[in-house]
Amino acid sequence: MKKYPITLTESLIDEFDRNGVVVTPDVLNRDELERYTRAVDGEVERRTASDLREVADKSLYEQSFIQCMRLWETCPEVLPLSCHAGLAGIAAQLLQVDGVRMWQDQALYKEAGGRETTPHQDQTFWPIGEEALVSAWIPFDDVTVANGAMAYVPGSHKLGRLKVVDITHTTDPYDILNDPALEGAQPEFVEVSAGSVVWHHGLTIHQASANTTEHTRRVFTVVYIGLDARRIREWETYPLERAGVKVGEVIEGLGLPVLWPPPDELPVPPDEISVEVGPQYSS
Ligand SMILES: O=C(O)CCC(=O)C(=O)O
Repeated sequence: MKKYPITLTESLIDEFDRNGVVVTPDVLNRDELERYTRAVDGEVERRTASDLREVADKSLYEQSFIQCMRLWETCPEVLPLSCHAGLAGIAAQLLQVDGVRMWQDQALYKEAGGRETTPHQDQTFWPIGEEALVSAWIPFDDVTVANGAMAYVPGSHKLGRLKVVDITHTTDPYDILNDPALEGAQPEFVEVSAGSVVWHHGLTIHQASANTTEHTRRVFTVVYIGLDARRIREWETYPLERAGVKVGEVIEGLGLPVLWPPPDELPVPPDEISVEVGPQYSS
């Protein structure tokens, strides 16, 4: 078994199992943080250069954040962050699986004046059932309730898949915080410093506060899925269609690299990326 670059304590793994969310402090050092912030900033700027709208002129969804997906595929400087062995090793330990692959990476930049992120569960967006899935939420800025901290309902991942909250297409999405299964449980905010990483299970209900400051809240996320995860149904999903994964098959193939155990060399991105992969993608 390969040695983890960052080994978690049993108690942190238990906390994740219990609450569906944990913080790992000081994962990225100052040099890494500076380098990756510069790289992601540059790629977000490049992809959004032609979008001159003010926040107020955007759709409700876009007012929550600028979303740029699959940066590892178009920006070689971001690739080592998306494929970071330390992060992937943490993901495998938290999910208590032998290995993980990347499901997706993305920048989520909440602009000054950006609205809250609507409460939701990630996993209900995809045809992947209740497979082991975890997100690394990697802030490039210190994050407080004032600029867009995340809040999580502890233990809500144990409730399984609740109703999908369609945050992208509707202006009146399902109010998941009033789902009877929660029995009144409410989200708890987590404020963190840049360099730390917040991990949430794919079924943990979460939201983020509005950004009431004058600066963009810059966050990058990498989502990891266990190596045995299978597609459970039809439901067009870009990474699965591109990799040709059919219902019932293991999720693997083009654009879905194994990150733990770490490959000997960094994965090579696919040649083609669809212009459909993120509202802000342009190239
Ligand atoms: O950063 C945000 O505002 C929301 C992030 C989120 O929903 C996620 O990482 O799953």
